[in-house]
Amino acid sequence: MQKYNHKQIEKKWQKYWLDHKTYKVEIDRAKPKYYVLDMFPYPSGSGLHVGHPEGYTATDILARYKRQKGFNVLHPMGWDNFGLPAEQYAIRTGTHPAVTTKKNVENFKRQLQSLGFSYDWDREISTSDPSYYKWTQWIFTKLYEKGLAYEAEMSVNFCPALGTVLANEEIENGRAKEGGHVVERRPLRQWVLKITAYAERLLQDLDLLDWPEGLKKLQANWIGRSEGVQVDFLIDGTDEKITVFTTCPHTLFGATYVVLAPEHPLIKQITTTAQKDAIEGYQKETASKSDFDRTEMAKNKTGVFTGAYAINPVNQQKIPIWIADYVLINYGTGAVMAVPSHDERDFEFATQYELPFVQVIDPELTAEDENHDQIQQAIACGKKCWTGNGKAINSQHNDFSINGLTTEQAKESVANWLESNQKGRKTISFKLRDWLFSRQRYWGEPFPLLHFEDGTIRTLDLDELPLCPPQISQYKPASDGSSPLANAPEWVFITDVKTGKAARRETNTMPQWAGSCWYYIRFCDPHNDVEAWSKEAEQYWLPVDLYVGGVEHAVLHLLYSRFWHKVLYDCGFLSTSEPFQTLRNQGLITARSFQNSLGAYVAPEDVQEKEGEYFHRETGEKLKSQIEKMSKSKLNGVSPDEIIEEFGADSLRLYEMFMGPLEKEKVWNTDAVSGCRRFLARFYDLAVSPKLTQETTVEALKLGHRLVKGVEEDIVAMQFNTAIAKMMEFINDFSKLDTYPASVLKMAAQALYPFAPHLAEEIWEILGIKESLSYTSYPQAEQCYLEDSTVLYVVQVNGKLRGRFELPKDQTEEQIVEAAKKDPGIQRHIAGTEIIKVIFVPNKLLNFVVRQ
Ligand code: ANZ
Repeated sequence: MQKYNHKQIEKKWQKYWLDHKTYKVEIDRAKPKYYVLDMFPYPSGSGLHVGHPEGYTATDILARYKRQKGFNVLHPMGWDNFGLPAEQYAIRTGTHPAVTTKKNVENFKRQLQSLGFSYDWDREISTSDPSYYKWTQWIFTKLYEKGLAYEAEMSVNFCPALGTVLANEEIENGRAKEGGHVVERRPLRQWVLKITAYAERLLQDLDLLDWPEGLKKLQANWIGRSEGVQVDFLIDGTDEKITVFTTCPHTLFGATYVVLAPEHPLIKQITTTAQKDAIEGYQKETASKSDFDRTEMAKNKTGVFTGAYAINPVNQQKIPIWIADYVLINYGTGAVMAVPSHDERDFEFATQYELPFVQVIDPELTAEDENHDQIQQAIACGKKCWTGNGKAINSQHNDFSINGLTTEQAKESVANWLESNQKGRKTISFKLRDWLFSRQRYWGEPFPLLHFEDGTIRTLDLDELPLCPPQISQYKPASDGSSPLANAPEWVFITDVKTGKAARRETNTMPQWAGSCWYYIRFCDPHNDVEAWSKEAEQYWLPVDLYVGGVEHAVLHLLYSRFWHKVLYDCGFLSTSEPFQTLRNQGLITARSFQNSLGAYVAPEDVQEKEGEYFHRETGEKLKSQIEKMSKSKLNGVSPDEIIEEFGADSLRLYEMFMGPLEKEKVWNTDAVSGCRRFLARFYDLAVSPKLTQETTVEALKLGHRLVKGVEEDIVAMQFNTAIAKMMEFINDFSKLDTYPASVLKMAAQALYPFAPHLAEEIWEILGIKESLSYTSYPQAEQCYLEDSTVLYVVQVNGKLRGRFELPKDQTEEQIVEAAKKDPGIQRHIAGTEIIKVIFVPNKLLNFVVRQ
C-alpha cells in the first residue's frame, strides 16, 4: 500500500494550481463576491516565521470554503516593501534597498507558495513599485487639494538612533515601537495629515463594523473623545484671558491655580521679570522630553510660577498661574484649571509646591467605605484627593450656587452658567492628533510636489507621476534632521517645466503606512495604469469582507486606512464608507526560550528536559526557561521551511489551526506537528485501502453527513480547532467500519480541503475524479442522516436484563411489545409464563413482570 508522501503531493498540487491559475478571479456578476484579505507582510531578510501562516491559513480556509459555496473569491497577496530594515541595511552596506527588497520578496513568495495558499498571484502588488506608488502619490495630491495635508513647524518626536521623526502611534512608553530607541522632542518643519477632521466619523462608524470589541475600544480610546467645557480666566491686570479645557466644570469653585503647558504662547507675555529666568530655564528643560515622560503618573511633577495671576470667572478669586510639563500643549487648549482636591495630578503638584486645596465635592461613599468622616476630613485638609462623584459643596458665589447638586447636575449647571455669562462654552476635545506624515528617509514615497521661492507649492499632475527618488550613494540621514534625499542637490533643485520657475523638491518622504493605507483597493484593479482603480472594480469588490491580522495595528494601519478610505469616499472615488467589514485578530504564537546563568540564550536543540526542568545538553547547566514572543535574538523562532520539509505544509496548516482558538495566544510545540501529520496519513491510508468500496451504508453516510455539517458550522464561526477535532473523530469512527464507502470519503475530502488542500486534492484524484476539487461545491448535509432515528431499548423480564435492541425511535408500547415478543432471546424467558404487567419507558426500557 502506498504511503502518504507529503513532499510529492504538495509539490504536485502547488504546480497544478499555479499552472492552471486555479485561483485567478475576474469580476463575475453572476456570482456573489467574497473579498478575503491578509495583512500583507513587510518582506524582512529573515523570511516568514510561523506566526505569519497562522492568519494566512485562517483566511485561506475561508477563501477555499467560500469558493466551494459558489462565491467569486478575491484572495490577493502583495508586499509592504518600504520600510526601515532595508534602509538600515543600505546605510551599512551601500546596497540599494530595492535590491535587498527584491531578494526578500522572492524568498517570501517561495515560502507562501510552499504553504499552498490560494492567492490570485496575478494580482501581486508591491508598494515600492513605481507603478504602485504613482497612485499613492496621486492620493496625496487629493488629500492636499482637500486641505487635509499641510506643512507645519512643530515639536515632533525625533528618534536620534533612527535619524527620523515618528508619529505618536509609532511610540510606546517614550520609545520607538520599532527597535525600542529613545525618542525626544524637536521642532521641525513637517508634513501633517488632518486626520482630526475625521475624528468624529472615525469614532461613530466603529459601530458599523464587525470587529473584536477590544480592538474597537483601542481605537475609540486613541481617538479619545471628551465632552467638556472651555472656561475663560482673565489674567489679572490685563485684558488677556487664558482659556482652559476641563471635563469637570463642577469643580470650578475648587480651582486654586491655573497651569499652562510650557510651550503656551501666552507665557512670554505674562511672566514677571522676577520669574523670567526660572521660566525660561524650565521651558528649555522640558523641550526635549517626550509626552510620555511628561505625563507618566508615577513621576514627580515639576513646574514654575510665572508671577502672574488669573481670575476665576465664577467667584472672582485671584489664583496663581504656573507652568508645568504635565500639561500638554496639544491637548484641549494647552491650559488647565487645577483642582487639587479632586484631580490626582493637581493633587501631587499642589502637595509638592504647597498650593491651596479647596474641597468642592462631598464624596458619595459606598457601604464599604466605613469612615465617611475620616475621609471627608482628609480631603478637606488636603491629605486626600477625591476623584469620584458626590454632592457639590463650597460652591456658591453671590446668587449662583450649585451646592447640593449631584455631579451630573452640577456639571450641567456650571456649563450653562458659563455659556449664559459668556465666560465659557461646551466643547468636545479629541486625544487624536493630526498625523505626522513625513519621514527623513530615503526608502519611501517622495512627496509629489514642488516648493517655489515665493513659498508657494504646486502638487505634481498625474502626467508627472510617479516621482521617483534619485539614485544616491549615501543613505544616512543628516544629523540636523534632513533626509538622505537632500544628498542629491541635482534632484532637489530644478526648474519646473510647467511654470519655468526655479523650484525645490520636498526631501522628506512618506511613512511606511502610506502604501498600506490603500493596497486593498489596488488589489481590486492592480494593473490599471490610467487610474488608481476603476469604479467598476471598487463597486464590485469592496468592502473587504474579511480581514485577518495582528492587533498591533489597532491604532496605526487600521486607523490610517479608515481615514484615507473616508477621504476617498468623500471625493467620490469609493462607494463604501468603511474598508474592512469584518476583522479578526490572530493571537500571538509564542515559544519556549532558554537562558544560561549569564543571560545568554541557548538554542532549543542544545537543551534537554528532565521532569519539567531544562538543562544544557553538553555542560549540564540548569537553564532558565520562559515562554516568550518568538524572536531571532532569543533563538526561539521557528521557520516554516523546516516544518514543511519534515511534516509538510498541510500538517503545518493543520497544526496552526489546531493549537487553539485563532484569537488566543498559543505556545508553539514542534513535536505536536507530528500528531497532525499522523492524522493526515491515516486519512490518506483510507483512500488507498483495499477496503474501499463503491457500495455505501447508512452508518457511513451518517458519519459523513455529520462531519460536513459540523465542519461547515465551525468554519463559518472561525472555530478551526474544533473543526479539526471533528475530522479526527470522523477518521477514528470511519476506520472502524468494515468497508470504506468511496462516496463518503469524497465528502470527507471536501471538508478537509480548506484546511489541508494538497492532500484533499490528492484523495479526490485517487478516488477517480479528474478535475481539481477547488470549485466543487461543499457537500450539503442531509437531515435524514443527521437525526438519530433509532434508539436503544433495554428489555427486562422481572427486572433482569434479557436483551438490548436498536429500534426505531418513537414507536408505541404495542409495537415495542410485539417486537420484543418475537425475539427468540426474550421468548425463552416468557414462554409458558403469564405476563401480569408491562412497564414501559418510551425510547428506553421495557420490563415484563411475569408469573411462572
Ligand atoms: C479640571 C479638573 C478637575 C479636571 C478635576 C479633572 C478633574 P480627559 O478626560 O482625558 O479629556 N487637561 C485638560 N487639558 C490638558 C492638557 N493639555 N494636558 C494635561 N491635562 C489636561 O481629561 C480632561 C482633563 O484633563 C481636564 O479636566 C483637565 O483637568 C486635564 F477634578 O480640569 B480637568
